[in-house]
Amino acid sequence: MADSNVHPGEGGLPRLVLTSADGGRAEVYLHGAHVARWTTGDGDDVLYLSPRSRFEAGQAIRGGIPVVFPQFATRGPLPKHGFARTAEWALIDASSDTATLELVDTPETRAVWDFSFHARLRMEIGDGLRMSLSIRNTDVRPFDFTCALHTYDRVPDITRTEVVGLEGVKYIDSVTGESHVQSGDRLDFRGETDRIYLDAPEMLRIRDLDGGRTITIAKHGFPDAVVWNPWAEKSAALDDLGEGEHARFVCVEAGCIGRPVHLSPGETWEGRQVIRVS
Ligand code: TA6
Repeated sequence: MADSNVHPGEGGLPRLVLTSADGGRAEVYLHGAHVARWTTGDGDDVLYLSPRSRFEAGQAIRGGIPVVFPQFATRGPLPKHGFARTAEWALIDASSDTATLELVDTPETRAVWDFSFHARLRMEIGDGLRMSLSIRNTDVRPFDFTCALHTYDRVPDITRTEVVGLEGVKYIDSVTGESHVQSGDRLDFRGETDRIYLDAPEMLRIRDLDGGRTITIAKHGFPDAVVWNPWAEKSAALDDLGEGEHARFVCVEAGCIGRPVHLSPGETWEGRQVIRVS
């Protein structure tokens, strides 16, 4: 029975712990289907999780991998980043190193987005963290949505970090609202960065310039990629983040944002992401 692996985690929220044969470990909250921590077999704590994160109903966990659905950011009439990250998902299947969680429409979701849907998030740890998000239209009408896996990657120092693989890709700068094309293959960080890269390559890398690790993100079915760091002022202003915390992470998010996904009744969309560390 999958539920027997679920125990209270931080804030008493139901949490599932996955373990892999090589000693890896992940903590998954049913609240938001949220991978809050993932540590590799080598002991690398790959995801950033804010020490000030809230773990409570109605609040998104700050860090790990929030699931953004059915609306990315404020690009529509719904609450920011939709409702999936604050909804209670059901665990429908689990083994020691895999889990599948499901969210279906409820009176609460229908009050903000009046469609019937089945969302599933499958995850597996081993030589990497594999995730696949699927959305099925169980309504009698078509619907459109945007989504993302809003991954917070832990870095030793954001000023000594670069994201590689975006050369020549068009992006929307969410800070200024302007569109640009990425020049050069290396994106480094000197201030607030909040960009939606449209039709980004399937493989992106986050490199530690001081010779530490490289995080590789491979995405399939998610055409876009968001790169976000709030920098000092905005980090300090967020009460679940705090002063100086921006230095410890960069978000690289696999997403479907530029062109919303259109699903007819009975259709299913799927996007996958694999994160590895070397
Ligand atoms: O994905 C980037 C972004 O949309 C940023 O604009 C920033 O607001 C971030 O998400 C976090 O949003 P949150 O609602 O979790 O504070």
